Amino acid sequence: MTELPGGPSLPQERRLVTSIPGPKSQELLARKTAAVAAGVGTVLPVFVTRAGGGVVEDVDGNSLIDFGSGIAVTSVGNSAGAVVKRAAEQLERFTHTCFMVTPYEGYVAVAEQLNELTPGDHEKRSALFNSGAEAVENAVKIARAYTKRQAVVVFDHGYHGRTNLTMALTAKNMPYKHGFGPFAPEVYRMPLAYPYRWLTGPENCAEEAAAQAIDQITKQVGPENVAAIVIEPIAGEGGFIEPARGFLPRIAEFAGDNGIVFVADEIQTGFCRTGEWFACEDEGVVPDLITTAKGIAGGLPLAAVTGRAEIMDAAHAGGLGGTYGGNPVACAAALGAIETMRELDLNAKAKRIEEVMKGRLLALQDKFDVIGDVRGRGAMIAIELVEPGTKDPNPAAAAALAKACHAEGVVVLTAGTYGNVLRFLPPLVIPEELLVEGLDILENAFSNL
Ligand code: PLZ
Repeated sequence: MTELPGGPSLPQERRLVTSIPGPKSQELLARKTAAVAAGVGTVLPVFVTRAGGGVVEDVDGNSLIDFGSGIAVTSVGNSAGAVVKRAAEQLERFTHTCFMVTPYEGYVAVAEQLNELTPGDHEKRSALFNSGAEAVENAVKIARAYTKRQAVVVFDHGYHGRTNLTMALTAKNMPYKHGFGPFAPEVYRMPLAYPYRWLTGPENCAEEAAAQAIDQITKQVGPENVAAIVIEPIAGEGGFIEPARGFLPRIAEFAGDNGIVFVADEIQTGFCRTGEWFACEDEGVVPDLITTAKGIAGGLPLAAVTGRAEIMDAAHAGGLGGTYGGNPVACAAALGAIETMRELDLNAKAKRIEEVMKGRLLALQDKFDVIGDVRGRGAMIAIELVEPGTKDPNPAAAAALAKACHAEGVVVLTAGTYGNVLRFLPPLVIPEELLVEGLDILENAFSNL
């Protein structure tokens, strides 16, 4: 059993003492059904009492291997030492003043860290918010204020949130948008360079997709009407689709040539998740604005927009804000999370996770022809499941594999436009033994499929 540096002293082991979910979780699930709105779903109804390192412990005393990190949030682990220490100190001093009323240093310190860590050495500014969706909404507001244009370009398979504007930006109808319209206007969706599913094959995917997107923007919208192009460097909810190399730089270049604000939505990919501070660094892309959330604060709600000073400063004084944006406890947690990322070199850990996972998953792909594609970077790895011998999406296999992993005490998530992707987002501090054990269980699940 490994004790984690700084983390809670939670045994780092998989331990099943009941079936999953156990009786206490089932009782709580009944209470949830009676008390919580049906629209709020739950992937795996084990009710959590403690979590840390690479495990989640439930009310029945089970300890599950965590391959989800609460959807790419607890990259530094749950209740990471530095996060708890700084947040607890802040809790004792004050919990809220509203930064727009009487400010505090923590907010400024987080903005300074963001300005330093995000790509590009130009002058930057940041603004803090509560959720990823709120950050994306504000990036669009800022881009519109700066360009005095209205249109927003997004991509197939993209996910940007559940608020009205971000539902419009999100590609997938079910479950995110269905029945919830009408959606915000002036949103245009373009093809994404999805190598595995590009009709003419992966070789020319980047060039062809970029040419199509640029042609459509030019013909259907008019570049002079476009305020922002918003794109995830790796499409997260869409199924960990890495756009074919060359696509992102080409789109960024087109944005630059046409006075369009290029916004990288790094809410899922940011903060060491892909083995770099930000995923767009992989191809040397320097976004004008970058949205962050999730991994930034070790589990406390915090989000940000960071970018070129002249763009960020274009919104009039008082034009940006919100009661809780940059809450002092969340800011303290973020400073603790960033400190942990630096101290434990979590980029290196993410790269090691990729090495271990891809090695195993590529070997599984040779054995099981239901695995169509293995992809992703760092600790953001996925497999796309297909009907053997075809590329037809196989969501039933993804669901069955997830169910089998859950029953054996491994928290995995599905994703993908077609629901046929199994994705792995372990905490970057997960002990390697647990990573390997989780993969053993996955392999068994394939054998029993
Ligand atoms: N942009 C790239 O991944 C959140 C969604 C979970 P919020 N992804 C997880 C769900 O089903 O609601 C996300 C993202 C990217 C924006 C968001 C939105 O971030 O903090 O959930 O608002």
